Amino acid sequence: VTQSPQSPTAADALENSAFLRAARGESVPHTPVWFMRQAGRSLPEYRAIRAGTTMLESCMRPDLVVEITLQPVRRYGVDAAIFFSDIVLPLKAVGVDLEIQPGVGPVVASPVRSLEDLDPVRPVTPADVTYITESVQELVSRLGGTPLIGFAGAPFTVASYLVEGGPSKDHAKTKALMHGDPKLWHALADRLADVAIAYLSVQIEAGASAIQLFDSWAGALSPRDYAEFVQPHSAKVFDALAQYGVPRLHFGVNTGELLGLMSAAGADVVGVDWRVPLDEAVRRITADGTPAKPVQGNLDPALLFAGWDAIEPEIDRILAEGKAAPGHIFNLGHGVPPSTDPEVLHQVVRAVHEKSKHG
Ligand code: 1CP
Repeated sequence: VTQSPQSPTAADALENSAFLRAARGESVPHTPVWFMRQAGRSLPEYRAIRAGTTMLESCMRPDLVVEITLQPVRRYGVDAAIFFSDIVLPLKAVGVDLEIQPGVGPVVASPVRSLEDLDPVRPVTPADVTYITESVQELVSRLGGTPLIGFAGAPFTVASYLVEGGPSKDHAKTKALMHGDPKLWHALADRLADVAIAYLSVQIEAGASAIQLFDSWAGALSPRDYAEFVQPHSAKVFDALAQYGVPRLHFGVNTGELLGLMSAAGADVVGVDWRVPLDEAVRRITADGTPAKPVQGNLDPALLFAGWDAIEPEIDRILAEGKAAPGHIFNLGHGVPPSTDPEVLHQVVRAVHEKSKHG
């Protein structure tokens, strides 16, 4: 369905979409569902269109960004699209020397070790990323009543790539810098907050209906370290975006001990991985006396390989536990694994919609 962004029908449908209603804690016709990393290698049509183009080149080509973003919407009938890009794209766009290596992830040529290394790390201006504005505008027009989620990496998770030089399991260098040179750490994280604010603002101003701040690796930190070294910088991002009035989602893996702190950073919707049941997540978010807020999650991606007889009762359980929150957006507890059978994801979407109807 192609409608102009100005069309009153599309604007109404968007405003009343199950995703945005759930994100605002309003009643919904069915529980909305989308999948983190729903675009990508699990889809044959993605592998075909990406052939011969690097990941970062693809992110800078509106024709590819639009098509790849739409592929999972078309195939699965998910309730939201997520913009096809990467958390390191805004750094690449201002000239930071990095690449995304196939099968590895982001690799940074000169890891951050000193204050001078921060010089190239600056926020994008709209002129740096005209292809982002163009892609978002085209998507909003093509998506009609389906919301587009913009996203960025949170300061800690992006800092981890800049300090480690690439993917890391223990984030040891990042923690060493944080504790060993707190002045440099806070300068880096503050700079990355500005990077996220600028990148998200471009996406929202071009028409994104919601944003998700990915702090994927924050779960590596103790609550004490998170509160001191990370929360103020993520809070800066959320505060700066409040003016736009779009729902702000926040997610990290293994963040069971951090859910209250991540919520308090300023999230409107708290993403939960599979380790903490959603009703328990609500208890943790409200433990400091703040009112409950919508949650997103949290099917274990590993179960996508377990067969329908194992998946279906998990969907029932998650939908039941999600009722503890004023809004529930169904998702996986992390991204779609590349070897996932797309038919299983389609089945999950149909089941979530069917089972949650009228209630
Ligand atoms: O060639 C390829 O297909 C490379 C694989 C790939 C893809 C499809 C990468 C490299 N990034 C992406 C796109 C992407 N990245 C999206 C849009 C797709 C969608 O969701 O439908 C999003 C939201 C991201 C965000 C992202 N990139 C995160 C946060 C989300 C998460 O999964 O936790 C992180 C941590 C990254 C870094 C990154 N980029 C790529 C990889 C393989 C990684 C992870 C590397 C690691 O394990 O550290």
